Amino acid sequence: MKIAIAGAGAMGSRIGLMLHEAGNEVLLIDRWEAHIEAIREHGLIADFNGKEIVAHLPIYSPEEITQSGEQVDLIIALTKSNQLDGMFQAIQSLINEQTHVFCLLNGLGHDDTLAKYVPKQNIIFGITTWTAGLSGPGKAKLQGTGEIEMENIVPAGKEFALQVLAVFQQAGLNPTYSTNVKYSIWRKACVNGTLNGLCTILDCNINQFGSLPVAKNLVETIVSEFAAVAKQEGTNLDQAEVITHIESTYSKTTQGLHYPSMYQDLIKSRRTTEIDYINGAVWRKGQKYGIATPYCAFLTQLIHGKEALLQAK
Ligand code: NAD
Ligand code: AOT
Repeated sequence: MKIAIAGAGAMGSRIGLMLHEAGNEVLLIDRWEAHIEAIREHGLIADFNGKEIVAHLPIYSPEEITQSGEQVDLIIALTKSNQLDGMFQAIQSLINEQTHVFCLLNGLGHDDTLAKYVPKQNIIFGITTWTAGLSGPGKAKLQGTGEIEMENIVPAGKEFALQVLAVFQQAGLNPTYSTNVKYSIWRKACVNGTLNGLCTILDCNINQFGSLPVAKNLVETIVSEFAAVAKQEGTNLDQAEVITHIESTYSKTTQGLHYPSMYQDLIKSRRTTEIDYINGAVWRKGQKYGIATPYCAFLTQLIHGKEALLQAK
């Protein structure tokens, strides 16, 4: 399968590299000049669970891919949430009736963004427990293991989604076909809606957060706000199961030592965060449905306050 990775940062590098290693034709799209130069000169260099792998992948800026006349079967979207619309605006000439898009971003509301550029039968959504980091331009740090849940968003998209599933399976990305990806997206949003903002404000990793006496009450309250809003949108979250799932990440043998991506963005790299697509989205939707979401509102504003203090860009 010929695959473009739209947003070849940390996660785009992981997914792109693993698909390439499995024999697929993969090209990267990114706008970060130092990253583009490094990959062109040395290849994408990955520390893959302690072993160095170098993947010589073609990388284009959105302008270059547009001019190249390249066509692909699948575009995997892996920008940050607030960059998705800009990316698809920039690469829209790459999209025709045959082009499928697989969205693996964290957060809520990306279906509305993609529907502006891609026919619904060509859209696949997923969530992932894989993680990734960049140690510099062209250098990925890929530790641990993970899984992916995925599903086409309308029934007509199932046949192609199953082909993508097979390609991901062959690449060792541990995909499963979900029968309710909307549920999976809300469930993952609860993980990010608790751990990402709170670890960032409290300046700690997931294990340290989980060991706090206040953790349980904070998680229960935030999950209850997500559940109330999700219910209005037709998804009935099993709150007890979601809370157990979040608590299962606290152990040092699961994700406990991980600093959530929001922490890495804001505290480490002084970048603005995805908060408006996680707790901020629940706050906005709550206002629309007349549901109070004070913890989500408070956390969203705390993160925006921290972004301003740190002059995040
Ligand atoms: P990242 O910032 O490392 O990568 C995004 C890339 O997209 C950057 O390299 C950026 O230059 C590029 N980009 C953005 N807009 C662009 C545009 N208009 N044109 C060209 N390039 C553009 O982000 P990431 O950590 O890989 O995260 C991607 C998504 O995956 C996020 O939604 C994140 O929450 C989610 N996620 C990340 C992890 C993780 O461990 N990093 C784990 C699970 C999910
Ligand atoms: C995470 N982390 O999704 C993933 O950092 O944004 C992130 C993220 C799976 C389980 C626990 C945390």
